Amino acid sequence: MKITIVGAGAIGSLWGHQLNQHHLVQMWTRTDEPHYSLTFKPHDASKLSQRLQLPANNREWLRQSDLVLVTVKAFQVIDALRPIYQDIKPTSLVVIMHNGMGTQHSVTQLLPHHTIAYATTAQAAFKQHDIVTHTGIGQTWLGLLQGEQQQVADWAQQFHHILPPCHCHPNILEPLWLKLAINCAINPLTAIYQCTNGQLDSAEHQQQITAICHEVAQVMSQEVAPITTEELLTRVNQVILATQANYSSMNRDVFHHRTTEIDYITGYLIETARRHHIASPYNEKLWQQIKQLEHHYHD
Ligand code: KPL
Repeated sequence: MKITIVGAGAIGSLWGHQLNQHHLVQMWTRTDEPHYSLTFKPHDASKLSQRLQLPANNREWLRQSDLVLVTVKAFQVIDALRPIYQDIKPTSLVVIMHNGMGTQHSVTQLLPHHTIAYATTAQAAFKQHDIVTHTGIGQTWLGLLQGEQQQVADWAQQFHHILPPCHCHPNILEPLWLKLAINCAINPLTAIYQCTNGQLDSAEHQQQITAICHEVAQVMSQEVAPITTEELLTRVNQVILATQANYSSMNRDVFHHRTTEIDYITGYLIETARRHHIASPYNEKLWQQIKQLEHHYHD
């Protein structure tokens, strides 16, 4: 099968490397370069690094692609799709994979006749210059947003084959919301305090996380599926433990003075809370704090 991966960050490169072992993969990048080179370091450190060159930015390849996997950040999705959507073949599956929520409406408006799936992954990768390291293994969920279910199920199987575990979820909004909830609890705090995920284990931070989870659980229960504060807290603390040495993506964005995904994480939560008339003062405060940090370095 022919595949185009839009976005050559850590996650795009990880999926590019894996899918390229069984399919024909090209990367779509921000440049016009006809090739994209990377060194891939596998998760199993005893395995050798691989140098890889993939084709890139070839419009004919895009027109022939059976899968278009979009791995850019939420706030870049529409800008990345606008110059290319007319060249995505009508039978191609479009998979959108990013942290946070809030792009679904714009994506289905841009591509009303395509089969569209959303994905969330706990696979972790880190990219520095052209070196991509596979740093963590975790569940990927793929689920239909619009179009043909079978197409999504078939690709979920392919994904499972090349980078397990990956499964098809009958209601992708559930895993997307769970990931959003975890990001609401971990990302802003680790960005504000510039700490690792594991440092959120302290009594002071656990109090803050409980307050966040209390608001998020109410919103999730109204919007997608019932969940208690305690259940959510348990899930968040499992992720904190499993990723204790890591810096969250928002921590890194603030550290490197980049735009964060706050509008698509905490911002989306606040918007949904308002729609359900649920108060979310704790999350609103965190949203404001991250916005202030961004303003400091963007001005
Ligand atoms: O998804 C993450 C992120 O950093 O964005 C978590 C789960 C918090 C892991 O660091």
